[in-house]
Amino acid sequence: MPRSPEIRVEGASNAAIARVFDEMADLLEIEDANPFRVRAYRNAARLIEGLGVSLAEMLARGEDPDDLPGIGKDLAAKIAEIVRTGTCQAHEELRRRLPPTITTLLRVPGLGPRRVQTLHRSLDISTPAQLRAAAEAGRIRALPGFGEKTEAAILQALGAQADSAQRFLLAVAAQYAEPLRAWLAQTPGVGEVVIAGSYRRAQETVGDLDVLATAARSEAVTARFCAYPEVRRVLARGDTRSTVVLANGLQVDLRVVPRASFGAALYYFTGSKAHNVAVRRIAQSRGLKINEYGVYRGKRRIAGDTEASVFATIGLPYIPPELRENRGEIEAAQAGTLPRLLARADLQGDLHVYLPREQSELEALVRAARERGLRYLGLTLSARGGHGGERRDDFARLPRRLHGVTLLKALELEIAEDGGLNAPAELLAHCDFVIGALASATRLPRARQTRRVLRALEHPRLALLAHPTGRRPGRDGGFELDVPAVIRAARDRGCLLELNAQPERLDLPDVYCRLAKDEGARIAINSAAASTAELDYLGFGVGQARRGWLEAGDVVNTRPLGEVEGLLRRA
Ligand code: DGT
Ligand code: CA
Ligand code: CA
Repeated sequence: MPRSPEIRVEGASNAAIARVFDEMADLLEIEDANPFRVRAYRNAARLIEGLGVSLAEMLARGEDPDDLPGIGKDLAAKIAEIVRTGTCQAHEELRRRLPPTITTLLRVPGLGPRRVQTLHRSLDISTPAQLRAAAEAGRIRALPGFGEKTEAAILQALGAQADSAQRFLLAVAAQYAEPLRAWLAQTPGVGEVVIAGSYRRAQETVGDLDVLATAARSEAVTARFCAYPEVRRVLARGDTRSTVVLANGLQVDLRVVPRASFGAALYYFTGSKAHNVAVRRIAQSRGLKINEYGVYRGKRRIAGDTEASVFATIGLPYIPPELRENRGEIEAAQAGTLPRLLARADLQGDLHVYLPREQSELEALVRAARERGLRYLGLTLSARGGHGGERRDDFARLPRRLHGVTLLKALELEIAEDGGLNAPAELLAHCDFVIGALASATRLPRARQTRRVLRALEHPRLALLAHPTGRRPGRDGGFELDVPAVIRAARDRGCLLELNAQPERLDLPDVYCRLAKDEGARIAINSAAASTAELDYLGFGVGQARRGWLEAGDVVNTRPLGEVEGLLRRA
């Protein structure tokens, strides 16, 4: 196989480059950046759209876009980067800083970046569903620069797209679920309050929330539920069952059951439906009936106060919620081979956390990591798109230890289209290990994409393959890629596979976690945090890992530093 990078001139079209600059201008404007910077990108986008010649071809001929009016050195470098990689680092960074959904608001007729900024800052709106909910609640009209007419126009623009089939990212649902749970737990006379359903199973997206509460009498719980300040509409209000829609469009079901039925109800409403059906079939074969109130033999109730008691009636040990998908967990329970699932407390480090720009931010990040039980961090400098060099000194000067945490220097490189890793030598010399990411040319056909990644895995310094499938929950199926082949190659080459815990990634997906485990490949659960708060994403990564049947032994960052360092060297 030839080792030299192929040179292709298929680069980005002028329109694609203009789109990147336009979006950067939008995002910068939402961030309230210097108006001159915003205008520079905006003007460049207009200029490029109207340009008679292809920038990619210009570059291939060795001409410099710098010579064009209105294009300075900085923009010229970004053009070259976009032509080469399909994106640019500055663009990616902007997208990391703002909620991933916010750009969809810019597509709502009548909303420009300034209005989006106002919506985001004043009402924390970052999705069309939140926007619709706020408009319906009459909260938009009072904002500066809006008014009743604008609010009505927004509703009209959104009205057609009213999609009840919308699903919410688990992390988004969690932002609403936890305060609601706390609110209900304050009801006088309430016992347990648990969120069941797909949320409890840590599914990456949830359709609605299923809240289960115990109380001798349901009235007070139901009343408090319907009076929750975030409730936009009450769809149903019954004795044991109510349904509301929250301001962000998330639907919530409430069931209130007597304390004695808690286990049976929790079991029933945790699902999944496929799992419940399979278990009920076993129960039937034993002459038992399972419903949300208990397990019955004839008229006699024989179990139901705990979930374990339900499982016990059909001779099974407790099966953790994340496994309840009827993907073999019942058979494993019968055979006594259920995994001992990994827990968040098992994680001792995080190998992919972005290196902050300021010393004070670094200190805060490291302290926060320490408070979360982490003993080592892979502080990552991204050299994607030829960047990172300007931070060489920061990187080189990182102390080995800070506040009781060992700092490893991770260099993140873009995997080129030919599978090569282009590493600036001065950064490579300073780093402890290399993370490879596939961030550009993400739409290659399957055979080429697979060849690209397999080739990258041969690079002796590539220690960790970031977000291996490119899949985005609820949005994007990911790269056209032979993932099983990549998993096996990673195992053979001693390269770690990342489970990127960013809620909009959760990549590796659960089924591939399980395949990686079965194939003997090693996984690292990383937050890929770009801020201190994002360290908490690790919990979502652990949820996904549990859905993938992973045990502590399958995940490298449950191990002490010494062992991990050995693995990073691809021994
Ligand atoms: P979601 O909301 O689409 O993310 O998924 P789930 O699993 O939360 O589904 P949901 O909210 O429709 O129902 C919650 C649980 O209630 C479900 O996981 C199992 C139980 N359940 C719902 N409908 C049925 C049913 O027809 N049969 C059985 N056995 N269980 C059901
Ligand atoms: Ca649900
Ligand atoms: Ca439901």
